[in-house]
Amino acid sequence: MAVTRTFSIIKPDATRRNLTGAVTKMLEEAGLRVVASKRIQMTREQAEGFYGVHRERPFFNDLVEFMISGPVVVQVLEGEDAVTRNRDVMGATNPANAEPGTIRKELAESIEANTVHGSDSEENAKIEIDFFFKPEEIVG
Ligand code: RTP
Ligand code: MG
Repeated sequence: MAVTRTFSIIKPDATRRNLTGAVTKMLEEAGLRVVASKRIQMTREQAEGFYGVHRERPFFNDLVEFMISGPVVVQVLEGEDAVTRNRDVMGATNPANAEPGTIRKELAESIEANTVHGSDSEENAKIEIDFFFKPEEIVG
């Protein structure tokens, strides 16, 4: 399996509870390497752009409000089959349905305040990495 990259966000519920280290530890223990990381306050425009595919979904406005409710940590993760590996350690979108040992089962508060985002395909990973990072900010 090839070494690839994915994009991750540690969401505001996690930064609020001082869990950025706990989340990163779980990502690293899953075999992912943090090759770029920065703590940012997302603007409304950034959040709406980032979640543009969900614009017509009923939860879109709440999701945008949540994502700008506090700082987030955006990261590029590298590892073998990084997209799938990250989705596996994140667990199901709704923490009630997530497997024990996953980030969302162990740490998430609700389907909205679910602690992490992770790209759902390599194609989207590239788009999402480019949305937040310049090439020189990523050091593999
Ligand atoms: P993510 O994109 O954040 O990694 O999560 P995901 O693929 O598991 O979930 P997705 O369907 O892409 O939804 C994006 C985010 O929207 C929020 N959401 N809220 N209230 C709801 O019914 C609802 N459904 C989704 C979650 O924060 C989810 O992570
Ligand atoms: Mg998604």
